[in-house]
Amino acid sequence: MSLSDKPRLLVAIPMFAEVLAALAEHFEVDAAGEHPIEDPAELARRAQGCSALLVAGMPRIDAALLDACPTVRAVCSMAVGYNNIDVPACTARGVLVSNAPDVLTETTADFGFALMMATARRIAESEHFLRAGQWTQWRYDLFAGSDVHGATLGILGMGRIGQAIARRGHLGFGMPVIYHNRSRLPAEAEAPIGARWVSKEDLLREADHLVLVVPYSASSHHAIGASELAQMKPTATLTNIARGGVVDDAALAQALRDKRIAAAGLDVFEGEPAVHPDLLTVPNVVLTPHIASASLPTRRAMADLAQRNLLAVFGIGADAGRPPTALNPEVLKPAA
Ligand code: 8YV
Repeated sequence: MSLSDKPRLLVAIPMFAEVLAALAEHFEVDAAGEHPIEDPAELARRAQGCSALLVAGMPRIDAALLDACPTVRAVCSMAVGYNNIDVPACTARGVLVSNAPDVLTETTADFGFALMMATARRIAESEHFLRAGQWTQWRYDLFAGSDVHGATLGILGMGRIGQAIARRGHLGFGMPVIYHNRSRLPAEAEAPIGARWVSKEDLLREADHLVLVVPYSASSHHAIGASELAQMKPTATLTNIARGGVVDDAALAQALRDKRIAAAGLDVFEGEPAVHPDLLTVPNVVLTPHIASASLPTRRAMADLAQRNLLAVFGIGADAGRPPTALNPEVLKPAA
């Protein structure tokens, strides 16, 4: 039995202390602390009797959890990607789901561009070499990579983050930009970022630096596997800031080992935080722990947006009754 009249909220991920303090004014908060609650049994136990869950790109929120915790009315995420949440299952049970778009677009695009540049210019590989005390002489080809300026930038997925990366490449680095997406942008959106829609085959064949920003779904699972990697230029780089599972990591490790492409930059992994062991042993890959949105101001903005949505669902604050970035706002509409 609850000791207060406030609705119970499970914050299933590590969270800013200030945000937890603000939430505690309106909710009886159970906070994950240092570690996200990922184990389904523990999640179901901790979510018992809760009215809302605050999550990110994890943990998994599925029908089984919702059925085990029928008091849950809202699942608010501080991530833009929501492939960990079964939205139709939530909608069917009248559970509001929100994500956190827009606030992370520019930060994530900065990181995608940085990871692509680090990959092309072999920054991580050369730093390891230097730290290992192996730098004893100059050579004309010492960690010679490929140019970014003027090279063809390929983008798979052309949502907000893809467009922000295209803008950087086009305006800052004079890159011809090609992209593939299910839906083509209107001409007035393509022109200022110099972007040209191409087929997926042409994207793979023509890109010097291919950046993946497509949301993860059944249709984007292993969008890049052995046969796609085989179509890329041997000098090309591949950067994945989308989701693990968009790339077949085992096939990528093999392609990198065989130098079928020059290098890769990966911020996301199948089964993360585990990383395919073969990726850890190939030198021509830059590996980062899913930090593309991780500037402190942006992470705070993401948390604040999740909080706004949460308060709105419970009728609190300026957005009362209208969570600003709801994915299924129809669940809040009164029945006709
Ligand atoms: C999160 C992300 O850090 O927003 C997203 O979709 O991938 C990142 O910004 C990640 O989801 C945390 O789980």
